[in-house]
Amino acid sequence: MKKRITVLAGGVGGARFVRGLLAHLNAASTDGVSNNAAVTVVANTGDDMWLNGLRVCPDLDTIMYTLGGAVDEHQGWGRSGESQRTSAEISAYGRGWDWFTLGDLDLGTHIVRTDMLREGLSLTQATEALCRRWRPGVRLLPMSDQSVETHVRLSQGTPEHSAGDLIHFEEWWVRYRALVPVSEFVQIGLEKASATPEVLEAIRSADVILLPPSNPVVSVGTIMAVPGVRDAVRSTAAPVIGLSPIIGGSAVRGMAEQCLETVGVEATALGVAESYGARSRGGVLDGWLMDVTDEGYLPLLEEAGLQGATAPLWMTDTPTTAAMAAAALAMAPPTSRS
Ligand code: FO1
Repeated sequence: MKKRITVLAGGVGGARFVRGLLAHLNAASTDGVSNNAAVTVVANTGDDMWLNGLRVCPDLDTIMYTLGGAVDEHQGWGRSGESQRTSAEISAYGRGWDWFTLGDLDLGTHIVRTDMLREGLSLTQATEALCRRWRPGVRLLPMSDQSVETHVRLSQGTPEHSAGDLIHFEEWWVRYRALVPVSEFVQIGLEKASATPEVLEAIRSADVILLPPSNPVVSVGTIMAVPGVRDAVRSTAAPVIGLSPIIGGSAVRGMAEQCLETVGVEATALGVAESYGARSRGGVLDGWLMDVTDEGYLPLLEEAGLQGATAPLWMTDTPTTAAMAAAALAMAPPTSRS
């Protein structure tokens, strides 16, 4: 029976982690291709937007390109060998976001996805179709087929916006580099959205669930906020193992500290673990893997009802990330099924 692993992931950090997970599983198998494990990735779609009439899904595409071998390694997102001729034309017309570049190759993905959505396919179906080309080696699922877009409420004005304005997360993240203080995150559409049946089944039937070192607020947090997901995670028979996105008080990637500060969570490996909470105490976690520099928190994790362990968590290269994935899987006690 294949070991079923379900990962709830955001963009760059999540994609890199899954690449390491697959490397570990492939190395662990005899013929180089993991025929003893099946990985499903549930991706955050809170960063999605309509731009130039196209549906853009940053985290789905980052995971698809990274695992499909087409990502721009230096950026961590977008396509390698990219060009920007079309986006320059769009900017020349004064349309769109000139601070958010849609490359020519990347536009091909958004055009094909939007074409499928307009034909009536769901985002789940469109994603499956796109993955038939990229063959990422995992089943890639959007967290919901309904639109749930993360917006931020500015607590300080900018030359373009006033304090109190709600702007799209990507404008805050890319245009303002998360340097403008915000008072809250608002997931627009959340109350009307629901997790897809595929997502709920992937959580229910998993042998292990992994929370990679993605942004715990706007990536994993957004996935958990989709109606149905948190309850499914809390009630699955699979052990839930998380990896800290914070090492020694600083984020592995991106500007997670600003997000944690906004929601009042201490930007430490312990603070994030406590914000997820132990499943035995109403939370969603069973185990928490921290970087070796944070081993001082191990006794406090125990007090919080969590099984703790440490491993090097800087995703510097694939072998390191593969070792992280192996350490996380090693924390998961075998379920009755596996
Ligand atoms: N990030 C940037 O910093 N600048 C960009 O111009 C940019 C464009 C872009 C276009 C498509 C896409 O899928 C992602 C893009 N990103 C860009 C990255 C994006 O902000 C992040 O991948 C996620 O939103 C956070 O994980």
